[in-house]
Amino acid sequence: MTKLTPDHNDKEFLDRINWLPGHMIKSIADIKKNLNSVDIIVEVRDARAPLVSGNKEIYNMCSDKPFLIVFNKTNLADPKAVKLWEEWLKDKKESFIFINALDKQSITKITKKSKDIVNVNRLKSKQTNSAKKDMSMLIFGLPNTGKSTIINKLSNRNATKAAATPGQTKIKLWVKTDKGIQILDTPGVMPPLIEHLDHAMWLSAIHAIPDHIITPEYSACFLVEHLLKTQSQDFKEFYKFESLDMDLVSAIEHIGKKRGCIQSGGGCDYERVYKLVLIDFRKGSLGLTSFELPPTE
Ligand SMILES: Nc1nc2c(ncn2[C@@H]2O[C@H](COP(=O)(O)OP(=O)(O)OP(=O)(O)O)[C@@H](O)[C@H]2O)c(=O)[nH]1
Ligand SMILES: [Mg+2]
Repeated sequence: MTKLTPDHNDKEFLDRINWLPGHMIKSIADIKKNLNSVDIIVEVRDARAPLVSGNKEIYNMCSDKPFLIVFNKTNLADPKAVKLWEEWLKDKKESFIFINALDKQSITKITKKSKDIVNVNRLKSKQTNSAKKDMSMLIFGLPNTGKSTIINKLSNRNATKAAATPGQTKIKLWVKTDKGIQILDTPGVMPPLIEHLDHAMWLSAIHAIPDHIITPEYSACFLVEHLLKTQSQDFKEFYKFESLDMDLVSAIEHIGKKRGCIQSGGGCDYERVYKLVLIDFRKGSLGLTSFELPPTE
C-alpha cells in the first residue's frame, strides 16, 4: 500500500473528480431545453446521500414547475437516516418519495404521486379535463441512480439500457408506457461542482463516479475507514473481524486474508481487496449505509 487517501490540495485530483464527458454536457443542455415542455420533472437521487446526489443547478431552475424528487436505492440506505430525511423534507415542503426501483410497489408510488402533482398543477392553471389527459415526464439525475431501471419498470419492458456502471445512457430517449405516460430518459449528469473531497468519496462509493476517476484504492480505503469509524456490525460479521478497533492497513490486510487475496509471494494482493470491498459494499453485503444526514441549522 502506498497512498491511502487523496491529498486535499491535489489540484489534478480535484479536477479529475469533476468528471464531465461530452455526452453529459449535451445531456445538461437537453434537460434544460425540455424543462418547460413536459408536465412533470422527476429528479432521481440516491437515498444514501440525498443532498449531495442532487443537482442544485437544475433543481433551482425548476422552482415553479411540477417537480418530484425520487430517492432511489432506499434498500441500501440506513433506515434511521431515511426517517430523519423524510421528516426534514416534509418540513421543507418538498414533493418526494423514497423507493427501491427493484420493487413493484415503488413503481406504483411514482405513477400515483406524479399524477397527483400534475393534476393539482392542471387545476391551478385551469386546464379542463385535467384528470383524463396523458402525462409527459422528464427524468434526470446523477449517473447510476436507477433512472433507466425506473423507466423500464414503468413501461413494463426493456425500453432503455440499464446496467451497474455509471454512464450507461448516452443519448436521450422518449419511452411510452401503457399507462398514458411518455417519459424522457436522459443520460446521468454530474452536479455542477464537487467542492468537498468527502462528497466525491460518497459519490464514488455509491458508484455515481466511475472507479477509474477516483481509483479503487482511494474509494475502498475511504469505505473501510468509514465502516471502521461507524463500527458497522454487518461489515464486522461479513469479513469476520473480531473487533473493529484497528487501523486501516490492518483492516485491509485482514480482509485480504479472509477473502484469499494473497499474492504468489504470500503478501496481500491489495488491488484485489480494493475491488472486492467495492463490489461487496455496492451489493449491500456490508450493511445498510447512509453517508449524509439532514443539515441541523
Ligand atoms: N439495490 C438497488 N439497485 C438498483 C435500484 N435501482 C436501480 N438499481 C441498479 O442500479 C444500476 C444502475 O441502474 P440504471 O437504471 O442503469 O441507472 P441510470 O440512472 O439510468 O444510470 P446512467 O444511465 O448511467 O445515468 C443497475 O445495476 C440497477 O439494477 C434500487 O432501487 N436498488
Ligand atoms: Mg440510464
